[in-house]
Amino acid sequence: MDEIQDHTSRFQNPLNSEPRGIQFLPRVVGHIDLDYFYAQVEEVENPSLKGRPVVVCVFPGRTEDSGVVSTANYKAREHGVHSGMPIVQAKKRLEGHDPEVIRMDHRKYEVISNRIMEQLEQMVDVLEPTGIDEAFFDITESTGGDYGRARSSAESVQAVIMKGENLSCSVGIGRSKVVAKLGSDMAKPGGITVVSPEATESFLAPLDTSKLYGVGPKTTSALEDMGIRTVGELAKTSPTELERRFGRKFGVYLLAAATGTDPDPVVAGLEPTQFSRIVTLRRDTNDPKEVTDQLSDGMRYIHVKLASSGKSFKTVTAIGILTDLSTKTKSKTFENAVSNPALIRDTASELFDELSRTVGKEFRRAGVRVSGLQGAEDQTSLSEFLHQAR
Ligand code: DCP
Ligand code: CA
Ligand code: CA
Repeated sequence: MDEIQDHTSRFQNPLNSEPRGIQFLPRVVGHIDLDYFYAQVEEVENPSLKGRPVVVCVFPGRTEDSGVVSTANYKAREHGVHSGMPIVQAKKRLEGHDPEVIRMDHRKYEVISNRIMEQLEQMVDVLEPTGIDEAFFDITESTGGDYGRARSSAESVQAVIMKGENLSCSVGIGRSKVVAKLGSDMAKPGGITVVSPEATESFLAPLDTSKLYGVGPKTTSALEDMGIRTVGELAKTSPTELERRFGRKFGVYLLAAATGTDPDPVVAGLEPTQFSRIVTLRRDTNDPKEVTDQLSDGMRYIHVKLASSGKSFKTVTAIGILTDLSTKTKSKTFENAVSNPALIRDTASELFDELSRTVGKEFRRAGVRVSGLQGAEDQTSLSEFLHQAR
């Protein structure tokens, strides 16, 4: 879906064409980055390291000291240790501070990273992993373009990673990738920066141009030569001047980045393994009909996700979060993958019937998940399915 970059008016059509019955919501883009990732993983594994300088190293050479620092925890950074520094130098800086030097274990970090990405993928509309410890995400649809709800989503993301892996991360929310990335950088460690569309200009203006994604030392000094030091100054520069100096493509990018209007969409990078939606019920209830009624938008959303990705599913799960905040689930798995939306609804309602009879408490929140996803090519037709099921 096209989305507007200038969000002063909520439902403005950017093309000035006839309304097509589509709401143009303010775009909500996020960036998440885990804090001092490798070193934090080591701390979680060995809590006695907390409070001490921790340095994770790559040892490419024969001797221990020939390697470089992969990353360091913040305690070690206080002494000037950073990624890429020779180990010898790091050790010198940490002398007398009881440092722990650990060999990098890439496989271990990768397994954790994969688990986190899979969880994140369930919580956002689109997830685009961009490195072992970071990803862009889009939550325009699920928040309805509301930046207050976007903040809650960012909080949930942090809570889920903390609960699942004991790891802290930083999150930035804004109307473009550049703004979101700046936000997560500035929130480090463990924070959230939400830059609403209205606040974007004043957020960007005072920053050094070097803070912009894609602006390295070479570009920074070229900009300085043109008398441009801040993002605000860059935003006011004429496009022709920038294009003359940096070429058309990069010139256009620089101006867009400086105004928080870089249009690059968040592109899904993972094959989804499941789709789910959870809602908070209007009131606590034990009535399965009431629950499934309130989940009908969520189930429609799941169906749209299935249809647009060409996936069918084998399993439907009803998720109930009870008034004591415990979670109860009940699933049904079909022999063959199916994709009919009515099957999601009927199965969910069957499962909530059973759940409500067995749990003995009221539901506060409820959700539906479809999993066991398969590509369209492995799909059994509905008639085949009905034939087998009856
Ligand atoms: N990394 C590396 N060598 C580098 C930079 C990074 O091996 N020159 C690895 C170790 C990091 C991980 O990649 O833990 C993620 O890199 P980040 O740049 O996100 O840095 P950190 O997560 O370590 O710290 P921060 O809290 O600043 O994000
Ligand atoms: Ca990081
Ligand atoms: Ca990173």
